[in-house]
Amino acid sequence: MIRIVQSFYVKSAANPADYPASAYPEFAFCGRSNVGKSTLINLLTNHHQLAKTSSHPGKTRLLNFFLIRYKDDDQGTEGRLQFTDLPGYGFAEASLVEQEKWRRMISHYFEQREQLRGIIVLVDIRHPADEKDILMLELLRLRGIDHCVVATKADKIGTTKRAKTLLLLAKGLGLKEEPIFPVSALNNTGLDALFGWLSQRLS
Ligand SMILES: Nc1nc2c(ncn2[C@@H]2O[C@H](COP(=O)(O)OP(=O)(O)OP(=O)(O)O)[C@@H](O)[C@H]2O)c(=O)[nH]1
Ligand SMILES: [Mg+2]
Repeated sequence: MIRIVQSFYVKSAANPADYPASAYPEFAFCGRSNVGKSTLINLLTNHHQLAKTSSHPGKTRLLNFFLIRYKDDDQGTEGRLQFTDLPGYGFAEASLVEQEKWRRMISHYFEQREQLRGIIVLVDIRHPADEKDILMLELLRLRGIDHCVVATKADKIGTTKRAKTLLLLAKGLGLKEEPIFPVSALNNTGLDALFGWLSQRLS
């Protein structure tokens, strides 16, 4: 399994022409605004100020690219990959013009980012399956883009209820083959399964 040894912010961009030119394998994080995308990137990289987090939804309005150096101790290898923090969807104040801008930004990214290896779709463990997340998952299946789901803020649900909540959420989201991993940034739990998923897509 990989572990991250170093991470850097590279740049923010809206248009494909401005994406970083590097060809390292890339994974992107998407989900509703405020679900915890930036927090998860910081947690995975163990770099608490890498991606800017906020309690105000809609903080990230561009694609933010991060370069990551990792080691795989089992395989004795090391390498580089990239994480992309995608702008969140579904915040209340977004105008129609902004929503259309978002839609174009995301579809260009999915169409044109050749080194894209997978998408991590984040959902809040406390909320029932959301229409916008269901649409995103359908889009990924349609485009044949590999993906998994991370249920964030797992600390907000008691441990006895967690398994049942996840099962209901998976059903509501219409998950088929896709795994769903509960993660808590507060307690630093659930990362191993996600690191395992990433590792499988790098070898
Ligand atoms: N309790 C708890 N809070 C969390 C967890 N993950 C994120 N949060 C909080 O949720 C809020 C939003 O987190 P962000 O990481 O900024 O969310 P985001 O998805 O990047 O939001 P946008 O950039 O607006 O799309 C912050 O106040 C975080 O501290 C978690 O696992 N547990
Ligand atoms: Mg963010």
